[in-house]
Amino acid sequence: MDKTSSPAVEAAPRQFVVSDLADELIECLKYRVGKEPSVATRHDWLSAAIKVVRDRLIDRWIESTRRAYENGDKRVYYLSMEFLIGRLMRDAFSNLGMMEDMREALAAHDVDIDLIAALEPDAALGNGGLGRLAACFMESMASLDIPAHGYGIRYVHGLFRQEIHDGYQVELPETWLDHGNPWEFERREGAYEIGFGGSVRSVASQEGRGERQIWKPTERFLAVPFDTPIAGWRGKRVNSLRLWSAMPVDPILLDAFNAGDHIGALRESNKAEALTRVLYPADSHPAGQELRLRQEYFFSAASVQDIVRRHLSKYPDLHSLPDKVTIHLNDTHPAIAVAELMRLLMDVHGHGFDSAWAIAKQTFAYTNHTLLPEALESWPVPLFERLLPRHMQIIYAINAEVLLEVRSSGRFNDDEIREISLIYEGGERRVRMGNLAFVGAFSVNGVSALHTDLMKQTVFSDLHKLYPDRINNKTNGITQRRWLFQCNPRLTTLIRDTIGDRFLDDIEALSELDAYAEDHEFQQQFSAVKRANKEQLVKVVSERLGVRLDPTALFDVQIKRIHEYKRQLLNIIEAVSLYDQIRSHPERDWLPRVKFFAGKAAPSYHNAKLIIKLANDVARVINSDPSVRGLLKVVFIPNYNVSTAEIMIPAADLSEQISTAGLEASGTGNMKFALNGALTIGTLDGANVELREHVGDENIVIFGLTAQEVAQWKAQDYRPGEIIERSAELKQALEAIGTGVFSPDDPGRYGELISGIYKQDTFMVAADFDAYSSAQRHVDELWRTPARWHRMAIHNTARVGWFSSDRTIRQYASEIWRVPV
Ligand code: 26W
Repeated sequence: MDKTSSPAVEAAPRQFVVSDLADELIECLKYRVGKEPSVATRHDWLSAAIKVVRDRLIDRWIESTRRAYENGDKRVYYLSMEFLIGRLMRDAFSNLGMMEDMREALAAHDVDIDLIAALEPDAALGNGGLGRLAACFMESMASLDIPAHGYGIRYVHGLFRQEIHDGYQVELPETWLDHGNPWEFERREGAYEIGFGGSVRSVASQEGRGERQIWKPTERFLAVPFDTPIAGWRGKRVNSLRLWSAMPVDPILLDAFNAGDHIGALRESNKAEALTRVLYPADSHPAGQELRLRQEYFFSAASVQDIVRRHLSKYPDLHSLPDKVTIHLNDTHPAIAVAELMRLLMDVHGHGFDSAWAIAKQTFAYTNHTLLPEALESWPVPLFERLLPRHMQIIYAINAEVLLEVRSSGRFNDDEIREISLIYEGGERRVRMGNLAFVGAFSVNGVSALHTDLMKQTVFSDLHKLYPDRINNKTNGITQRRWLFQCNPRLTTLIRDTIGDRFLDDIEALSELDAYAEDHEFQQQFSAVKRANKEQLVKVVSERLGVRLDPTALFDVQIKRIHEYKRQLLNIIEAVSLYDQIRSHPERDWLPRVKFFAGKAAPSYHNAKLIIKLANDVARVINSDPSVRGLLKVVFIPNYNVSTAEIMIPAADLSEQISTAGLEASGTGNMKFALNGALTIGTLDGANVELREHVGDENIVIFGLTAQEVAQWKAQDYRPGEIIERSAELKQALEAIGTGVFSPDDPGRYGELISGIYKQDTFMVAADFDAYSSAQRHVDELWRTPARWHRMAIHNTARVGWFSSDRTIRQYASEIWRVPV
């Protein structure tokens, strides 16, 4: 989606001579893109603009790397299967303070910076929260001058593009590399070999100390690094995001080629290419496929080899690794790195098991991002053994070590020991990646206070009893550079004009806005900003969907992955119920509201996809019913991504954070909305709990069961059918949906979805419905008094500076990584 507004903030005083920049653009266009201005396309200009800013980063990049090397600074390596970056150009311009200069330099050639910025494809190398958090962290680590490297996979196809056909989600391949990627540097010389399969042989070790294992893989690939510079605020430091791409060791099998098998000769090439071609599009159900495990090992092994090589380029051996390095595991996806480091220590660098284990345990830290049982990764032992025979041996050895310690402590019964084991034994034997990460790490953190408590009580309760100091909390955060300064220039300008510039470097200074919450003039300005942002969204919706919206209506927004636990269904049912009420009580003074939805469903997640169809069906019926008199509209915006979020969040009045309590680990959308002056309607789940503490109970609308109550209800005999019988509104809405009021072409379409609520209602939609519906009517009342609403919204913006990822990263740095900030 396009953005056409000028930036509000520059990271530094203007430092470039515009005419020099303009000349440089031409040089670059000519000699690096290979085009004359007269024939250059917009994409060519985009490429040239990116290359010019990239050049500006390089000196700082080299300098940042050299400084870390010479000082022997401890480094952080952030291993993540996903980096959901979005666009990078504005980030770089704005962090380097050259946005305005660039705008003018491009304008000198009749090129509109906003038009070319909109052509930059989103780097969508992630599914949702976990990937976006990794991107915010990369930016904050650079801003806080922490020597950090991100490691991940250079997927050729990021998260699929979503189209809505006849209300249904259709997945299309995403091709972000189509026009090349001007940001990246390919470094063929830095490639590593990665093996799979084969067998393990014992040989007498040269040191004469017992045996050494040698793994002879049957398949080999090259992992080639592609580096992207990540600039911190005010260009303080530039860190690298290193993404690995698979290539064949032998691009052509000469024997096959010479024998005339020209297609077979390319076999290796195709196999390699397949390895890093696509991002798995599921964010809750492990794919369970061999290719996924291969991807995990491929990037973890390449990263660990790279880390070890860098360490040994300065230090004599690996004993000092834990002093100089922390390898951070973003969820369990890279947990195999623990076994890979052990393998390198023992099989390549001659350490015995004890020495290797002592080093590994002090080197890794692990963040858990979900407690959903179906999202906890485990791999069948036979698959593991076939692909990674040496790692399987190492995992058994680690397991033996841990279980021995457990038994000898005498504090655990057999059930508890079974829970601690790295190997699940009930039924098909599986390797539990969470347990591997837990025992292999010196720190295990959750992502909100509630989630961390639940981790201790549930999935990791026995491991927590064994290592009671290991679990700690680091509540998530978001980078204000992207999620306020860049996406909401109007609000940023207003804040600067009101409290000055201190908040640009210290976001908690936003609290000075609290003093203006009751100020009539400031309220007017604040609401004018919101209004302008809403008009921008109205325009986008009209262009893209042909739906006309009223910018004075309350904009109620739920945007995130579509998942049953996130309860978009609760929101849709409430829309249906509101629709009924508006029609049956036309005499009441309803205030216009637009309910926005956006989000992707995993392609194999049947119910999530059906919920998308339902949102679209409900939208069609409500939006075209004249008796609603425009008081309610429902809009589903296709292809939700980072760039769409950047347009929708600044335009939101109400943020929907309504997951079943206990199931959302943290949420980060909640923080982005509050920072941009939306009120939250939410459950006491994830970081909402802390959001309430920061903004104040009176500035947030909380409803529904607590995590504890959810657990109690489930433990008892939860009967959703009885609750539905007692709630006339809910019953009517469910019946309407279930009997085909919104799907006359196929009345049975939602029969099972609705009967699921009557029967088990796994996500407690029925139990929370009445509370949610009353909370929404309370929101209506608040909206009725603009001065009160503005005051609450201003308090939200003023009080959520704490949710900056700078704060989160400072906590990681001092409490986990032990690097200076
Ligand atoms: C193996 C399949 C799979 C893939 C991804 C399982 C689970 C995941 C992620 C852990 C899902 C995820 O993105 N979790 C989200 O992480 C955010 C950052 O910590 C939190 O804010 C969200 O609450 C959590 O759902």
